[in-house]
Amino acid sequence: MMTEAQRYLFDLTGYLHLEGALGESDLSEARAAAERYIQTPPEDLPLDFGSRDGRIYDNGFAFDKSLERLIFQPSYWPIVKEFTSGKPRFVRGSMLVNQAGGVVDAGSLHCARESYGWQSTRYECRDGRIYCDDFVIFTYLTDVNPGDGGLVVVPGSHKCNFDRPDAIFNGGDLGDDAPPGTINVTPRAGDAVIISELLTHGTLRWKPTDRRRIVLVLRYAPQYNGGGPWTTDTLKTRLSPETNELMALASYTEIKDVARRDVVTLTV
Ligand SMILES: O=C(O)CCC(=O)C(=O)O
Repeated sequence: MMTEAQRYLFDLTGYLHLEGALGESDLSEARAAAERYIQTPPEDLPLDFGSRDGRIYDNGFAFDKSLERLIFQPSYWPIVKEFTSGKPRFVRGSMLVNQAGGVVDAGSLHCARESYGWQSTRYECRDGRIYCDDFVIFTYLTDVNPGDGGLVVVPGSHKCNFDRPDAIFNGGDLGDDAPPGTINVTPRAGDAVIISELLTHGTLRWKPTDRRRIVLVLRYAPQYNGGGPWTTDTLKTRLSPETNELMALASYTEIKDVARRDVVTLTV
């Protein structure tokens, strides 16, 4: 179950900053694996892995078991189950890297409603529970300090009923500072930030020249949504049965075995 405070805050703002979502050993193993992925020369990477722009690392969650485990992290697994009414699907995942002194472009404000239309995505509350059919968990493997840059959100915009006027938030173009009315979220390594894709969000330029920002980007939906399949046969063979089950499309009525469990441990 989500806590009352988590439910209240997510409903109010459209995002949730979970401090200390990962334990110390989970964090250090995941961080080491992420560094290995980044350091591996492209020609030595297995099929399904690589980065076209040095920013998005394909299938980051699948590079190592310490990363794959984070799909089921106990601190946010109850939230994944609540948002999908007990019918979760892990859709796909990548690893987002802002290189130190490297690719520093900011990412403009966007959300599913603005990109795909209001019909595309639902956010509703029924029977004291939240339903959200397209959401992302950003799991932070490195620190973000105030002033560094990174994620910007427009709190409450997941429930917005009007188009965003060009006259506000600098027309959505983000540079070095969060425009008034937006919030720059600055998580520590081991924190997670959960957002509805209906939340208007973007990225400030990454300023540090001596530190990377490394974030696992985990995308979830109810099991009958999310398109795909996004896995290839080679990727499937790398993944544990629990992950393959969670990634599978399923009917409105089926209850997946993994979804019955409070704690999911990868068996291989
Ligand atoms: O850079 C970030 O933290 C946000 C990335 C983003 O906007 C996205 O994945 O849609």
